[in-house]
Formats: sequence, structure tokens, C-alpha cells
Amino acid sequence: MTETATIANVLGSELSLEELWMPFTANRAFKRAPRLLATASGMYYTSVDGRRVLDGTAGLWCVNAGHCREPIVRAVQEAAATLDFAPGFQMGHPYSFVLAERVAEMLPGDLDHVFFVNSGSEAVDSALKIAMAYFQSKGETQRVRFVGRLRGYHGVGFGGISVGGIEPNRRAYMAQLLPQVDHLPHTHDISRNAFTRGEPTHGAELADDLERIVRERGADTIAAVIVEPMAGSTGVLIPPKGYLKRLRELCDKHGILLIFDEVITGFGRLGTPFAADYFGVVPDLMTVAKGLTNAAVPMGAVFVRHAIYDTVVNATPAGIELFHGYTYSGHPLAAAAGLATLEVYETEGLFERAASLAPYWENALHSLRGLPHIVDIRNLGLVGGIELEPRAGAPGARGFEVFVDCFNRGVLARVTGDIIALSPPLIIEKAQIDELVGTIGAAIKAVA
Ligand code: PXG
Repeated sequence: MTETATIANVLGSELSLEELWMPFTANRAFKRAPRLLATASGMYYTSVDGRRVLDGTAGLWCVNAGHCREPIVRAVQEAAATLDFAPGFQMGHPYSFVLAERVAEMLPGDLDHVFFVNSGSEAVDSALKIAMAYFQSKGETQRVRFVGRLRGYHGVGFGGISVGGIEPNRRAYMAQLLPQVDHLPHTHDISRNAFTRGEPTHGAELADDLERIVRERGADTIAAVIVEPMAGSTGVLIPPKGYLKRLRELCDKHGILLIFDEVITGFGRLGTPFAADYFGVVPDLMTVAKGLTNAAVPMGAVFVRHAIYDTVVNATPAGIELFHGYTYSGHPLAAAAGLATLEVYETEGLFERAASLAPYWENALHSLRGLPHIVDIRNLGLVGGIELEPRAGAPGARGFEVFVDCFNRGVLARVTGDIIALSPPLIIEKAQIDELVGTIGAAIKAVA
């Protein structure tokens, strides 16, 4: 290609779909019937064939402030023209320090230190390493085990898939996963909790399974428990009332660190800055990505409690304290995007907006109850899950057909198995909620 690679120029040329190996995609099927997005603005994408598509998923749970927001675009452009890159090892630059300071001001409890990475997967692996480094610094060197949860998603690093609880993500790599990991049961139970609005009533006792793991392994061998406060990727699994508080109490009782993976729930998704604020439970470490920069430039982070940072840093007499980091940790463009994003969240009151829209969102979603094949509808903040009965002998087929039908009707939803997951940008208007839910209802009726 000789022309500059702008979208307009690229669209003018003949696209070959062959060379790109697409992530988490059925490559052969996609390339036979591609779905391509060309531009984005506010609540909408435009497809390459010029159709407007309402974004019901904030991209992939990440564009919380809406697309191509002017202050974020400007900040990234300025940073790109001012400081394209600066090394982050034994060197620094102001953008990342300022972003760490701003973000620390938002954090609950005594979470007040920030380690930057480039994705949710890197955030998770970094948090697991920080947990290990903490106990080594304290002299509790036998505390190395991790506890995850079934149906948990923590990205695709070897650490993340080891603590994660999604079978297909683990199967091919099983022979080389982290060896000392146990899993709590998941909390999803539609036999008891179907069509609950908000937090389900039944299941807090499932946290007590940690006691079983403690009995089997010994509390003093377990470094950390990692959970998504609300599991997103495996189909919007909302924690039962009291579950996270119970988990916090058990971790405290046994000296185990609690890690909240807030890659999806962070930055306003539940109508509070973090799920930790929503549930009133403060973890020891928190992982984030996605909404940190509104996805304009990839960035993730681990938030760390004061005492954990102090313990690790002060345990080393001199020199590097934590042997971990990435070339692009705190990249200037990402940090500039993060600063502008936080400013948009604050000046537009987007977290509060999400909270005030949540009741309307809840009613709109639950209005679909009674349509064919719907076995559960659940919601929290600006998140929704619609679970469909799997077609006999073809799990996932019905959900995928609804997703494709929605796209053809001008709505981007997300599907996992037979569950439709919704998480619109926090700038969504009530009329757009109606459009989104109406289109999904029409698609569910159209797909047999
Ligand atoms: N933790 C959680 C809780 C996540 O949701 C990751 C870690 C990994 O982040 P990266 O940036 O490495 O992808 C995630 C990612 C979906 C979907 O459709 C969810 C994610 C990614 C892609 C699709 O639910 N979450």
C-alpha cells in the first residue's frame, strides 16, 4: 500500500481477510461473512457498508465515555506529538506520575499505589506476582497458592488462565498451567435466582467453600483469592447478597489477600467508581484496564494497598524492589488518554449518570420477560444479561444467531454461549435504551 493508512484510504482498497488471525473468533466463519466497523462516534459505530450501529457493549466493556470523545482524542494527539515514548525502567515522565496520583485519589480504603500495564491480562499476572512478592518480603515464603473461581475470566496470560475458570481457555494449555491453584464454586444459580433485579438473594454461603480449601491446603500456603466482583465474560454473574463481604471476612481470618479483578466493573459500570464501592468491600489489590483510558489507547493497572507497597519496597535494602514491568508500562499516550478520560468521567458526572439510569435500564431489560426461550434476565448498574435456553444439541447457536440478527438490525450486543451481555457506554440516553432493548427483543422473537 502506498497511500497513508487512513480508514478512508483503507476502505477504498480491496481488503484481504486471509492474513489476519483474529483473536477469540471463528476465523473461517467470520471470513465467509465478515462484520466490519469503520468509524465510531458517541453511542454509534458505522459499519463499512455505511450502516449506523448502536453500541450496546461499549466496544468490549471498555468505551464507558462513548466513542471518539473530543477531549480524549485531543489529549492523545498532543501526547503523540510531544512525547511519543519514554522508557519507564529507571526513567520516568510526568504523564504517568500524574495519572497515578489522580487515579489514587479515586480509590477506596487505603488502596493508594498504582502499577501500570497494558491490558487486563497483564494486570492480573502482575497482581499475582505482587501478592507473591508481598509474602516473600514478609518472610511468609510458603504462601504461594492462589484461589480462583469457576466461570471466572482473568485474561489469557498463564497466570490468568490458571486462576480463571473457563474450560476451553485452559484445555489446550492444561499441561503447563500454574501448579498450585484451587477454585471456588461459581455463584450462578437460576434455579433459585432467575429474574432477580439486582443482587440475587441466594448463594452467600458459597463463599464458605474457601474454608474447605483452607482445610485441605493450610491457610499459611495461600497467598491470594482472586475474583471478579461481578463476573462479566461468562455471562453477567451477579454476586449473591453478602457473598463478597463473606469472602472478605474469610480472607482476613486466614491472612489471605483478596484481589478484585475490576477490568470490567472499574470506572463507573455499576454506577460507582468501582465495584468495591458498590458492594462496600475493599480488596487488597485491584486489577483494571478497559475504562481506565476509555480504550482509546491500551492500558491497565494494578491498584495496591499502602502496606503492600511499603512492605515490598522497604524489604529491599537497595536496588530494584520488584522484578517485573513492561516496556510500555505507563506509556505517555495511554497515560494522556487516561487523564483526559478521568476528566470526562468527572466533568460529565458519568458514574452518577449510570447510577441514575440504572432503574430505567432494569425496567427496560425485564420488559423482555416472557419472550420465547428467555430463562433469565439479570441486571446491575448499566450491565444486563439475558440468558436463553440452549437449542437441543447445539449450545450457543441460538445466542450467536441473536447476536448476528441484532447486528444486522443495527445493534451491537455481546454473546457468550446462549447469554446476551449488555454494557452500553454510560452516556446512553433513555430513547437509546428503548432502541437497544426493542431490537434485542425483535431479534429474540425472529430467531427460532
Ligand atoms: N479480567 C477480566 C475481568 C476481564 O473481563 C481481562 C481480565 C483481560 O483483559 P485483556 O485486556 O487482556 O483482554 C478481562 C477481559 C467479553 C469480553 O465479551 C471480555 C473481556 C475481553 C474480551 C471480551 O465478555 N474481558
